[in-house]
Amino acid sequence: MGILNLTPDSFSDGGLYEGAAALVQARRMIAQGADLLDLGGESTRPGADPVPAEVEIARVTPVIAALAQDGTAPISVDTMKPAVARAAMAAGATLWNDVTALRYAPDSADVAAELGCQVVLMHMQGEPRTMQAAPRYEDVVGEVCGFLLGRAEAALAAGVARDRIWLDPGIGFGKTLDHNLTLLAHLEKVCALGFPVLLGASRKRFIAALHPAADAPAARAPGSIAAALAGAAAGVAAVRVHDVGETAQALDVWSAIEGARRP
Ligand code: HH2
Repeated sequence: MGILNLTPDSFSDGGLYEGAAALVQARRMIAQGADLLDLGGESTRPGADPVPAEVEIARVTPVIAALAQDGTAPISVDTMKPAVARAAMAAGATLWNDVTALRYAPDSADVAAELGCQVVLMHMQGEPRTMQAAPRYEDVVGEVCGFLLGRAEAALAAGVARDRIWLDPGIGFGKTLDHNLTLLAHLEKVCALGFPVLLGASRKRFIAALHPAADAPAARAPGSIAAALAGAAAGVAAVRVHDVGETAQALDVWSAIEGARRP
C-alpha cells in the first residue's frame, strides 16, 4: 500500500504532493509495485491539528477521481470522518482506512456498513494531539488484540461484512519504543485474530530512536523495510509504505527465499 499524503503537515512528506504532483507520485508508486494506494487529507502525526471535513474532501476527492479513472489500483482513503469516507467512495475509493477504528463519530460504523466498503480498524491509545504524552499498557500485545477484536465485533454488529474488515496494530499511535518493538515482535498474534492485517511502520520515529543517524524521515527507508519484512514473516496482508519501489524489491527477494525453503 503506497502512501500519498495530500497535506501540508504530514511528518515525512507534508506539502510535497499537491495538484499534478500528487497524480505523478500516485502513478509512480503503482509503477513501482504498489497494489493499493492510501490517500489522506489530514495528518495524524503526534501533535497534528484537526482539519475540517470540507478541507479534507477538497484535498482528496479530485485525486481519487483521477486515479479511479485510471483504474490501475484500488484506492483507500485515510480519514476518521464519515463525511470524508462517503465523498471518497463516491469519487471511486473502495477502502476506508480509519485510525480511530470507527470511533470518531457515533455513526461511523453505520456509514461503513452503508457504504459497503472495506475498512481498516487501527489501534490507537488516546488521540493524535496527545497520544505520545504517556502511553501505558500492562500487556501491549494483549490489549491491542483485545481492542481490535472488540472493534471488529462493533463493525460486524453494525452490518459491515466480515470479509471487508482489516486490522492494524497502529505502530507509533500512543506507543513507546518498547511498545512498538513488542508489537512488531508479536505480529503473528494480531494475524491470528482471523482478519487481514495492515502494518504501518514506514519512516516512523521509532526507527530514528534505534538508529539516530536516520533523524530525517526520508532517511528511514532501510529501517522501514526491516519492519516490513518482519511483518511479512509474521503473515501481515499488506504494508503501508512511503518507499514503494525499495519495499517491493525487498519483499520480492524475501518471498523468493521463503519459496525456496519449500521443496
Ligand atoms: N500511520 C499514519 C497514518 N495513517 N493508517 C494506518 N492504518 N496505519 C498506520 O500505521 C498509519 C495510518 C501516519 O503516517 P503518515 O500518513 O505518513 O503521516 P501523517 O499522519 O502525518 O500524514
